[in-house]
Amino acid sequence: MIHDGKPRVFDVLAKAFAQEGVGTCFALLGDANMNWAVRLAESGCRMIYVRHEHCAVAAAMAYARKAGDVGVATVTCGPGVTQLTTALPAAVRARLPLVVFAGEAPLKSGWYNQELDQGPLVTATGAAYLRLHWPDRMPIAVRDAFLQARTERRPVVIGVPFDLQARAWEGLIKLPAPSHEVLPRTSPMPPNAEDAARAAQLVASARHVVVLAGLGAVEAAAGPACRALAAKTGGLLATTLPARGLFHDDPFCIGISGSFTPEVGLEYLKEADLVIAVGCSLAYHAGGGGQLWPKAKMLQVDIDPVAVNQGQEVARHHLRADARLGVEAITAALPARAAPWRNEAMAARIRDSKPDSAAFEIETGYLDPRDVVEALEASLPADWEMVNSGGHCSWFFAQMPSRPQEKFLTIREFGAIGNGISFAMGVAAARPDRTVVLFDGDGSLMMHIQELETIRRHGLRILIVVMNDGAYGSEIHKLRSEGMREDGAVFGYCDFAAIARGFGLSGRTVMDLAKLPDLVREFSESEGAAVWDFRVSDKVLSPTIRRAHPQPAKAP
Ligand SMILES: Cc1ncc(C[n+]2csc(CCOP(=O)(O)OP(=O)(O)O)c2C)c(N)n1
Ligand SMILES: [Mg+2]
Repeated sequence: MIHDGKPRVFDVLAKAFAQEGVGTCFALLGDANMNWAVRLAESGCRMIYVRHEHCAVAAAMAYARKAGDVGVATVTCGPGVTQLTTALPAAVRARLPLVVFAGEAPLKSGWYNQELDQGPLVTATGAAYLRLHWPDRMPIAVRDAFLQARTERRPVVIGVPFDLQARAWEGLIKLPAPSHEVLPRTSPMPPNAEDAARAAQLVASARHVVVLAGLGAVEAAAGPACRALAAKTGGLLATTLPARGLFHDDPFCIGISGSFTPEVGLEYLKEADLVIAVGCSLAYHAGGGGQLWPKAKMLQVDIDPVAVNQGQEVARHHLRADARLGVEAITAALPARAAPWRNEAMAARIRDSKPDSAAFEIETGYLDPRDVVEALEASLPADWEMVNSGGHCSWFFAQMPSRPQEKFLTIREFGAIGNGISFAMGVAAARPDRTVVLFDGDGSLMMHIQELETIRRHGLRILIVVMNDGAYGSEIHKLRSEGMREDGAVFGYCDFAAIARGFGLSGRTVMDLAKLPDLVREFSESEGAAVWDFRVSDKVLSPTIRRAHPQPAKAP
């Protein structure tokens, strides 16, 4: 049918995507998207063909975050779409703009085995679902899907019945101006002068100030302004987990605020009497559910300030403004401070303290995850892109204070494991000239291990570092604390190096951290991807687990 030389609806749909400037698309083909995908590839778009639809959307999420653009993925109808029900809510919560081209079952058939009411499934995740059933309007509808993804910062799934896609296109092909051309141009929002003066008064009256930056501060390039404000208040700096590293070289940055706060940071946060949250939504975990700074008043500087978030009252004082302009206005209106909180002794403590100093008895032959992270911090090149995943091990991996924010990515607002490998692929696609290092747990990596094949086939430059405790660490520590059997969470140490070799990658089992510099050299001189399997003890508990799930005392 498609040999008659006439353009098809899928040709026009692919042109509409190309018109949007789509340079990378993560894809898994089926009847309902393959013709469209072939045409998009022919337009020059780089296609990354993954092995599970979840991974297509998860990779597009990391791509969107790193490229600062809309992430694009494609899946077939029915079972292709049902595979997305973990990735889509994760993208919604992380406010990532995505457009997913999904097929729909044919309209002409009375019965089709892959038929499914896709709209309710997709909208239940918080993503938008657009049915495109009128060919003439499709080019504009595609453009509007990109506009919606950009302005609402969430995934938009486009469903097009594949018999409609195969129809001949009648008439001229006219494409609308792309979304980035018609998007309203907005300048950073300055604060209202009276509000800024009131905020400055509040800051002037506080003694122990912490300036806490979130991803909004990163996006607004408010880092230097935050440092200047913290310096003028004589206070300290901190970031949320996703924004970690924004102040990596500032001696008065206590690191992450939230579940991953290092030991010294916890102490100083307790003393804070004002936290200035900049470009930060004050999600539940950022303040440990309000426990981290029991004495502090909260001032939120944000374009979209809130009183309540994720079930808690988070701030009584607000300055509605672009993060940088708001912070600069406060600093400008602030009188010089006579007695700063910060001093050289604090800087020395922050610099010289271990993130966690607790002692554990561990079996001989196994590594302490904290030593693994310290050794990695010391030996991995500074320009590698880091991806942090989930699970118990992510606490340790987040403690690399010398690494800057622009080299870091984590997306974990939905709390799902299994995404690390996809996020690493998304970062590798967005930064093709860089090496990407993924820090993952054995359980999480195993969940989508098939993507090692995608990584090899596409020649993605990714090093996967597995913190292998032979278990679902989060679960065993919780079960142990409750005195319950742990069988369902313990799997034994599987051989990731052999698995990697089976997929055609290089693989190493690491039992001796002194070998790391050699391993780094070997990897840097080689091509392609590798998996390093660090055998760690399951006896080392992160401070977060110790706080939330105290372990029973040992029998005498
Ligand atoms: C999709 C999904 N399934 C299950 C869980 C529950 N869960 C949270 S952490 C975790 C264990 C992860 O194990 P691993 O990746 O080995 O990291 P570890 O905790 O051992 O460091 C599990 C199963 C989850 N968060 N997401
Ligand atoms: Mg594990």
